[in-house]
Amino acid sequence: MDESKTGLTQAQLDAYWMPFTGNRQFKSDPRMITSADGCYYTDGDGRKIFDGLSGLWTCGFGHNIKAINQAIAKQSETLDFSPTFQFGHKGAFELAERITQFMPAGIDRVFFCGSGSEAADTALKIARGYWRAKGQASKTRLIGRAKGYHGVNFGGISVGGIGGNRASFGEGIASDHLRHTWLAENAFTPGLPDKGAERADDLLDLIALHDASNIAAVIVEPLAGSAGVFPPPVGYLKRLREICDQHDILLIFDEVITAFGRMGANTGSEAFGVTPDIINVAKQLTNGAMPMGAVVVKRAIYDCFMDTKAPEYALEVPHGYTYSAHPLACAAGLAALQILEDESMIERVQAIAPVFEKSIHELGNAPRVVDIRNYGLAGGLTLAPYEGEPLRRPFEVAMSMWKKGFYVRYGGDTIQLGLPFVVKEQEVTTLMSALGDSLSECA
Ligand code: PXG
Ligand code: PLP
Repeated sequence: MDESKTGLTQAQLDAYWMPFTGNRQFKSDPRMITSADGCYYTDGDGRKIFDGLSGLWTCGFGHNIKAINQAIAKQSETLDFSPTFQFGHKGAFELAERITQFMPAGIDRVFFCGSGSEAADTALKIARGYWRAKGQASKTRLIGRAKGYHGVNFGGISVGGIGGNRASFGEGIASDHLRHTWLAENAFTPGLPDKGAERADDLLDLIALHDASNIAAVIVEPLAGSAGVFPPPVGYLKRLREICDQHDILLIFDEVITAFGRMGANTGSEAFGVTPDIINVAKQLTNGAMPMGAVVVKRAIYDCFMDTKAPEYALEVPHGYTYSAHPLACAAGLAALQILEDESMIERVQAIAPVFEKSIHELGNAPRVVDIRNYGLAGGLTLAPYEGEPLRRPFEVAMSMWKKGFYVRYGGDTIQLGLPFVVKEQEVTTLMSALGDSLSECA
């Protein structure tokens, strides 16, 4: 390895076990990021790289946002850390209330954690604890969906529906899966696909199998992100909501990617007009500047935990993380939500989304593209596989894009785009034109 290129010794390069990375490939040809500003990174060679995924769906406002950085710096001078078990700091309460202003009415009690994965496991535990607190302790089974992503902890991979993320880890939590919502006849549909609402009726089959008296909750992403951007079929989420209501099953929306603007709305719930019982958020909550997640629940769920005969000093729920409501993350969250509002970020997404939609669908004739999907500022392309190697082509396309100065996400047989909310029209078209070239090169 050329140390001058990475600035690392071989020992340093070897010591770091990188997450969700082909470590051997990376370490043979490192792609180093040294700084970022606005919609661009600078890499180890000093090149400017356009950020086509807003970090990891985190940095919709772009990078190095002064007001967020300053809020973190200021907080670090007064309270760097505070225990949040049995003691409180002001920022946690302020941010909790602030978050509720972006949530659907009635979803207004906030449990903090450190990431989307922690949010998933927290929500699943709250769902089970809720039914137990209500005296319906048999309601424990959890239902996810094929192609779902709910992070990497044991609860999350159990309800998760991306096979590769589970294959290595053995038994998880008892759970079942609805079928995914992708249908061949919807290929290349801009926005929400028309067909597939009836796939929500898969839940009826699982109710017939287990009985609703044994089912705690259904968890879905309103728009499935990580699997390759799958917007919900028209009517699908509404149907899920109806079935959950009829059978007393909690509905959890994992909005780790969809909350706080990416859908051109405060939440996916608002964008798609369906209100769940629990909403998980992370990522855009701090614009990625500090790790933070949160589980936002209907007031009735919180009240049910509080309605206990146990002594007042007793814990209502034995759950929480050392870093739940970390003061620096709270400061970052408050600053980020202020910017979301003050700089009309949601309106900006609404304004640029049609440009994005038109532009991404112009790739429909590019070689090996078998589907294109989009909503808000999220987009996914499915690529025809090499014989026996479904993961290779997206990897090659992403590497070709990196060489051209664009960072895009590849995962499974898809390429994913999550453009910054502040992207300019010309940057959208330049990116798509480069992607068209890369697709041709990798055909
Ligand atoms: N739920 C959803 C819906 C997510 O998208 C998580 C939970 C887990 O969050 P943490 O913070 O534990 O990673 C996520 C995260 C991608 C990509 O490129 C997506 C995620 C993470 C990294 C990459 O699609 N989603
Ligand atoms: N493992 C050990 C040994 C711990 O002491 C703790 C926290 O005190 C944890 C795990 C959990 O860490 P966290 O709260 O950051 O999830």
